[in-house]
Amino acid sequence: PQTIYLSDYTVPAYLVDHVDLRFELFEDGARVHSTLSIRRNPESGRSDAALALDGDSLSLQAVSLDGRELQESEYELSDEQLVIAGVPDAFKLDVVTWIEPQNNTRLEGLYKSSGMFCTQCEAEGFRCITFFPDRPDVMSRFRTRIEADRSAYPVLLSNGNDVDRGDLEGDRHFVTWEDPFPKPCYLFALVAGDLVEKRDTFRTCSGRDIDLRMYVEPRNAEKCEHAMDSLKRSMRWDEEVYGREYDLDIFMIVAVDDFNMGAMENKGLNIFNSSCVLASQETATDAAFQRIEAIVAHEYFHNWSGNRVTCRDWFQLSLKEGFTVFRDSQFSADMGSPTVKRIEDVTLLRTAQFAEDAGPMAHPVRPASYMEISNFYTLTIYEKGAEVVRMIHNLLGSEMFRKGSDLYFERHDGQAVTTDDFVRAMEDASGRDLGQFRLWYEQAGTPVLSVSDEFDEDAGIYRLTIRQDIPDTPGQTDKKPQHIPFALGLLGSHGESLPLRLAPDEQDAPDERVLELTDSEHTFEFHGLDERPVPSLLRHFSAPVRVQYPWTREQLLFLMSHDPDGFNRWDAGQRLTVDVIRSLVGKPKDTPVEPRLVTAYRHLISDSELDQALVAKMLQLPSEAYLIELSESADVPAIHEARERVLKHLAIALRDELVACYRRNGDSDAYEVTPEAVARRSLRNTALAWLLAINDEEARELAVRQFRNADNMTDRMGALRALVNSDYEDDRTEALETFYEQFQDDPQVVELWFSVQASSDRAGQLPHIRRLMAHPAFDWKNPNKVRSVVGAFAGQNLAAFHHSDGSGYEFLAEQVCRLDDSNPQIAARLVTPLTRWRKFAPAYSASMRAALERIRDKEGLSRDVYEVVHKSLA
Ligand code: DPP
Ligand code: ZN
Repeated sequence: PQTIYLSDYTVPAYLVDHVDLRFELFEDGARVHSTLSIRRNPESGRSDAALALDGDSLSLQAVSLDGRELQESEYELSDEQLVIAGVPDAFKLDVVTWIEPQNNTRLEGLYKSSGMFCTQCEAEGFRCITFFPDRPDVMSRFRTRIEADRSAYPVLLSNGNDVDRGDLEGDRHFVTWEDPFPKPCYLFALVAGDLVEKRDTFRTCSGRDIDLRMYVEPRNAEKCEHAMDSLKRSMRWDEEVYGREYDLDIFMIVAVDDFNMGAMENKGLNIFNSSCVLASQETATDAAFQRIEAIVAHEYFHNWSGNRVTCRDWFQLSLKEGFTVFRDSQFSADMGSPTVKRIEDVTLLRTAQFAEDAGPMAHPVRPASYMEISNFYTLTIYEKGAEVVRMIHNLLGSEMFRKGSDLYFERHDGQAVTTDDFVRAMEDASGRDLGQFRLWYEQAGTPVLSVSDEFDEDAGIYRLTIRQDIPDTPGQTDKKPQHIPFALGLLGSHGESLPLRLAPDEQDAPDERVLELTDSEHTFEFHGLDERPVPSLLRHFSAPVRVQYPWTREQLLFLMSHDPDGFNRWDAGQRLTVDVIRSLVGKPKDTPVEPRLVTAYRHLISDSELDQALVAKMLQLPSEAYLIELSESADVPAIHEARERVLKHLAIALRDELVACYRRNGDSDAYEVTPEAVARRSLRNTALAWLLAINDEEARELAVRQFRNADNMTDRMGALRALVNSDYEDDRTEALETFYEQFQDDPQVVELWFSVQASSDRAGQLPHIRRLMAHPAFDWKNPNKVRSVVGAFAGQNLAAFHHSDGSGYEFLAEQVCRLDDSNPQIAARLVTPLTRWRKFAPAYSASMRAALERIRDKEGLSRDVYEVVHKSLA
């Protein structure tokens, strides 16, 4: 496969002003008629360039130019392109293609999912529908007529407004849609199916009434309310916080079972993976409710950050994704608990994005090259990209940031632009120089900040020295220092916040500052201190970096209970627990566990005066994945064992407090998804999980009772998970059977049922994983099912996946090869755990490597998997 470079970018030779599409949908295929109004791009300067249209898996039936049908000798047709030389400056091109959506298992372009037709065009799916310059800087007005059987497909949808509809011969009908906004073809969408419609309205800030419509299969009619409410909250929030009003008259959401991504922001017609939009109290967990709210918001926010202002090319993907993730995380923080939201975001970033940034697929937020763009929908583009925008926000302050975003939207409305244009708008609005800051977009790798300090008792000066190092990543060495906002505070021995005086005579010094690091080393002096302070470093995680500082356990315990920054309180607890667990890895079973850890957790569990949402988070032990990420040469079974030891030690020591915590956070009133209610359920389910880990009989009864009586999925699942992860095999089996029987008709719940087993070190051993894959509810063609079994096993059941006999790796290689032919995008994602092979102890890494080689040697490997495997082995 070819590598594509950012440095090779040239403007399109031809523009398409208007696209007129007509789809004839049938059971054995679809005929797509496309009429393109094309003209030479005056900016391209290549007046002799041939017209080259992208096409993939298309069967060309006819092509005419200005009404004259072209002979085969007049164009060149390859597997990837249709090329016509000697075209006029402006012309109409009519192309007829035949495609087979019913056989499309890649789920790119037009395909069928549970009997309905739907599309996914980002990034390069439109070329699987018809020939087109499939690049985001070609923006066109679309008009789309859909024709299909009336009874099988009563609902026919596309972008924009429905302008015409009527009957056709043979019980067929049509609907025509027109989208007044020019858009790149990746935002095109079409849906045809037998769907029920849920309606609502939203009055915008300027008083326009927007028709809100959700389309779902009839069995899901009762699972739309939460998404609809989330949509209305998002629309209001975007008006209030960013001044962005919705532009079309209709906004539609469709739920689809077979979907590679989480959701897609097609103009006016968002298409969602069912698992990211459908919810009811009985079938969705709190985590799902929160995820749905965030994703609905994310896709909605794209209407401005992505659709009105889009990307010039796919190297700029983070322009829309980083900014939009930042927007959706601000929204979620406003809707719930900001500290908890920050903890969740940072947990994901530090566990998974840092691992990506330290691995063979590491790439900058704005990559310089790729083979397959689908492989670049990564945590770096999304999550690190959002952190980069967050840093700009922190450097500029809310007010200037808003001015910058206003300028960005105003200046670039209707354009396809670059991350540099975004930064420039922020600079122009604020007057700040973000020259050095731009390195965040260009340099890959997580900066490491090494912090050291000294206290000059006589002078009352505390000196903090911060050094930054940016590790080498594939293709990048000797990196320049970056511009890093570093928030900190200093605490006195009674936990009081001390003023941060940067000069001896500074008056009214603040007790929190954001230091700006620009050189590879800085020393900061804080004056007027009577005693050595305890530093609270990188508050709110003000930059996506690793901080190294020789914390004592004493200091961490102190910060855990005194830091006024909730995020750093949580972080101190994590660091302490990580330190304790790591000190036990590979040690004899009778090595004592730090007694102060028990005291600290007792305090968390028992003191109901503390912010319970924060406590619920603090009680989550650092994950195995995070512990692995922090290791140099990970021995996963040993890490697993050490972590289990600490968990059981805490559970035994705090047994009575856990039972009390369970009871105190017991049945509440009506189910609500507020931070308080979510925290209550999280606390009682954590208590249950810990108690079952030590085979507590009373807890077993509580779990069985909770499993039977729960009126919501969070509690039912909490009890089921605790039982599945316990030694009570009979209860586990019975609960799993009952659960399946009750929910077998609900695909989203069946996915939970699969993943609770596949991710469990007790239930999810390899033979059982194979049994799950032979289960009638498992379906290779459905990405969610593959993710909930294969993905959960390799990504969450780490002790089983990293079995010392290498069977987990071989298994994964086998599944990747199997999936590669039918759905390369998902196959490439599944490879991820193997790409980290260099992180593991030699015996493990050798067999991981062998598994990668096995995939490499598969015949006819897709470009998607090829890129990941070859880069991993390089
Ligand atoms: N649908 C994906 C997202 O919203 C890709 N744009 O992030
Ligand atoms: Zn997005």
